[in-house]
Amino acid sequence: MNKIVLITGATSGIGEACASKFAQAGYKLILTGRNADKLAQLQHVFTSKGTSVITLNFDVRDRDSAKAAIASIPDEWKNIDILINNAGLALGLEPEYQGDFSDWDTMIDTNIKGLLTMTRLIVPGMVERDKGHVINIGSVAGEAAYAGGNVYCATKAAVKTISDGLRIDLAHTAVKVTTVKPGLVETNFSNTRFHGDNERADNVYKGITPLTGEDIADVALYAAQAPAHVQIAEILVLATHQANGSIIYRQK
Ligand code: NDP
Ligand code: 8X3
Repeated sequence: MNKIVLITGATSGIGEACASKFAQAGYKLILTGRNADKLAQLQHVFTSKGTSVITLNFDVRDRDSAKAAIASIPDEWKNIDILINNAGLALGLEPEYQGDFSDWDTMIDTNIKGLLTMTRLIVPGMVERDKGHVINIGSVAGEAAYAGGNVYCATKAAVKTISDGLRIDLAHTAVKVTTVKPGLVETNFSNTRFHGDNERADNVYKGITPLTGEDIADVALYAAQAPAHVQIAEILVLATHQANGSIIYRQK
């Protein structure tokens, strides 16, 4: 029987690329996100290629909506094999002492609390079945703070710690936990970070070949397809010419 993967933030970037890779690998898809039109478009595209898809339209920050969405999953889709906690964002690059309160709340509510909500709703079923895999999308930003990264970096450090805690709490089960920590990936990430200033977003990827969503999806699929006795705990994936969150060699 085909395995089922649930992907949060499947409407763009890394999440959308994961949907494609996992579909190609024969998984059934539960695609979640806020953008109903994009979810419908993805459902049409994947279904036309023979992949079974259901979509759940909710904001991971809204716990009641998340609960209702997960409760609405049809019985034959309830045994989720893989949860990819991908929905997330950075907002702003201001020094911490000049940061925007609302941006901070959005990052914390999405990247930390949203991820925790999804974990709390889906992992109990995995424990019951003694089977499953949680793949959390962390970041190189969680390894060490970089200039202006402050709160975003803290949320991604939290993703690492929350994943480590979950792995400890699941050690008596066969449920695996992986943190994938990407470096520079060219997606809609920087457009969101700079509140739609696309020129500033483009500059983030100047002089270096960035990673793509597909590169990260390959890594997630690799972790998902490891043998039963192998748990890929963490993978840090950087662009070539990127040494960490701060040191990036750019060709002129
Ligand atoms: P994108 O902006 O392309 O995609 C982000 C996805 O998250 C979108 O589908 C977006 O949906 C969704 N999302 C954001 N907020 C919410 C919410 N409240 N509820 C539901 N969905 C939400 O960026 P990426 O693909 O790059 O980002 C995916 C993940 O990868 C994030 O967690 C990010 O922190 C992480 N990451 C990204 C890196 C990069 O360089 N790009 C590097 C390291 C980690 P919507 O369109 O509705 O906003
Ligand atoms: C995204 C990567 O380095 O822009 O998490 O923070 S970075």
